[in-house]
Amino acid sequence: MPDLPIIARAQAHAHSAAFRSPHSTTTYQALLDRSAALATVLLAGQPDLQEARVALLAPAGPSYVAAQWGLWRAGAVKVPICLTATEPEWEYALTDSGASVVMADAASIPKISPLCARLGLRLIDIDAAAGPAGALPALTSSRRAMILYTSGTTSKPKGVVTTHAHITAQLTSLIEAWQWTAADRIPLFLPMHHIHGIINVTCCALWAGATIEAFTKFDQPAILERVKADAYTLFMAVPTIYVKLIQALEVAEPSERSLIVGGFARMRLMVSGSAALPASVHEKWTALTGQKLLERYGMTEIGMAISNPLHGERRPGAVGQALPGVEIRLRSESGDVITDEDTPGEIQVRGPNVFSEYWGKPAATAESFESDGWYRTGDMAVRETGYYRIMGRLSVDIIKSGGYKLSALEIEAALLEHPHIAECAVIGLPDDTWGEAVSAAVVTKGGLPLALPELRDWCKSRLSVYKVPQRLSVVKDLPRNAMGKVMKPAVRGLF
Ligand code: MLC
Ligand code: AMP
Repeated sequence: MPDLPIIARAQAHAHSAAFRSPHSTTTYQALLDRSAALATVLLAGQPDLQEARVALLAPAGPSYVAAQWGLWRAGAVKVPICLTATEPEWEYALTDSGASVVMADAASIPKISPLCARLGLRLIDIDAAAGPAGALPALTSSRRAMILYTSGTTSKPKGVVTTHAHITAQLTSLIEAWQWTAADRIPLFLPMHHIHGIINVTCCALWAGATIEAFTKFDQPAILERVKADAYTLFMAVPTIYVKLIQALEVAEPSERSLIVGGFARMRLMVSGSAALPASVHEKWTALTGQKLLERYGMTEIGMAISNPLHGERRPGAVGQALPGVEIRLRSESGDVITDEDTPGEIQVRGPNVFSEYWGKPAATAESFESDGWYRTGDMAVRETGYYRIMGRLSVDIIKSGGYKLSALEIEAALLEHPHIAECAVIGLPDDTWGEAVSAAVVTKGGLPLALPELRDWCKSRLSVYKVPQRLSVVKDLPRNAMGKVMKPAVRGLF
C-alpha cells in the first residue's frame, strides 16, 4: 500500500528545506522522521488509530507539521484547535469531535493540561515525544483526515470533515493554478486552525517541495525585514493584513519604504483571500508596490473554488473563475440555475474538493447540499464578463472580521450570560481595517450601565478575542417585527 499522497510528496523532496528560520533549517526528511516517531508514540502498540480524533494545539512551524503528519500516518483524524481560544471553546471542540488525544507544543502544554485532566484525555508533548519509528498502518485516501471547526448559521461551530482525497484535490488544484514549485519560499503567519494557513500555505508549500518561514503570529516588523531581504517568492494574506501593510508603508521613511516596496515588487505572486478585498485596497497596493494582488474565493467546506488568474487580468473587486477541477454554478432563490451574466445567485460548488459531512450533524449536512449534490455556500455572486464578483452572504448572522468567520448567534449567546444584559443583537458593521467589526446592540436589565471596555474584558474569558464586540450600543429596545424577531438590518441604525 503506498503512503498517503502528502507523505509520498515529502519523500520526493527529502533533502530540501521544508522550514527555514534565521537560526535553523528543517529538512523534509527530518519532518518525516519526527512524524514517524510521533505516529509510533500515538499508536502505542495498536496497528491503526482507525480515525480516532487527535486535537492539535501548536503554532505554525516544524512541530506542527511533524504532529500533523504523525497523526495522519497513525490513521488518526486531525482536529486543529485555536491557540488563543478560551477553555470553554477548547472544551467544545474536544468534546464535539470526541477527541481522545491532544498533541501540543511545549509552550501550550501548561495551558491545556488542566482541561485534558478534567476530560480524561491523553496529552502528548510534541516537542518531548521521541523514540524509534515502528510499523505504520497502510492507509487509503478515502480515510477522514481533518475536522475543522467553522462558525456558521448555528450558535455553535460545526466540524467540517475532509478526507485525504479532498485535501489532495484542494492542493493539486492550487498547485496547478498558481504554479507552485520547489523554488518557492513563503512566510506563514496565519492561524493554524483554518484552511488559509493549513491548506493554501502550509500543505501547498510542502506538496511542492517549497520552503516555509513560520511566524507564531503576524509579526509585521519581523516579516517586513525578511521582505526587504528578498526572502520570499510568494505571499498569502487576508485583506486586513494588506490594509495594515499599506498603513505601515504610508508612514515609513522614504528609504525604508523603497526597500520594503522593492521586496514586495520582486515576489512572483501575492494572494488575498478569506474576505472581500475592497477594490480601493487592491488599487492602492498596486500603486504602492506595482504588484497586482490575486484575489481568490474559498471556504472551509470546499477549499479554494474561484480565483483570478496567475496570467491574465486580475480584476479588482472580482474573484475570477472556477479553479481547476472545481465546478461552480449560481442558483436563483427560486431554484433556477443562472446561465446569464449580470444575474445574481447563490454560489454552489461541486467537485472532488468538496467536504463530505459536518461531524455528527447529518441534518446540517443534508441541508447544506442540494438534492443533485451541489454544495450551497450561502454566498451570493454575479458573473460579469466572465468573472465572478461576490456580493455578500445570504445570512445576516455570519460576520467576517479580519478573515475570521464568526457567528452572531454564538456571540449573542455569550452576551446573554452577562449579568447586566437582558437582550442583544450582534451584527457586523463595515470597517476599513477588519472588513466587518463585531457590533453589539444591547438592552440592559433595568437600564443598568454598560461600557465597552468592561464588556470586552468580560467577554475575553468566554470568547476568542477576535469574536469580542468592538462596538457597543446600549438601547432601550431592539427593533422587532410583528413576530417579535429582531430585524437585523434595522439594528445597523442603532450605531
Ligand atoms: C486580532 N484582533 C481582532 C482580530 N485579530 N479583532 C477582530 N478581528 C480579528 N480578526 C484583536 C486583537 O486580539 C487585539 O485585541 C486587537 O484586535 C489588535 O490586534 P492586532 O495585534 O492589531 O491584530 P493581529 O494580532 O495582528 O491580528 C490581525 C490578523 C489576524 C489579521 C493578523 O486577525 C489574523 O491572523 N486573521 C486571519 C484569520 C484567518 O486565517 N482566516 C482564514 C479562515 S479560512 P486587544 O483587545 O488585545 O487590543 C477562510 C477560507 C478562505 O476564510 O477563503 O481562506
Ligand atoms: P470560512 O468559513 O472561515 O472558511 O470562510 C469562508 C467564507 O469567507 C466564504 O463563505 C466567504 O463568505 C468568505 N470569503 C472567502 N474569500 C472571499 C473573497 N475573496 N471575497 C469575499 N468573501 C470571501
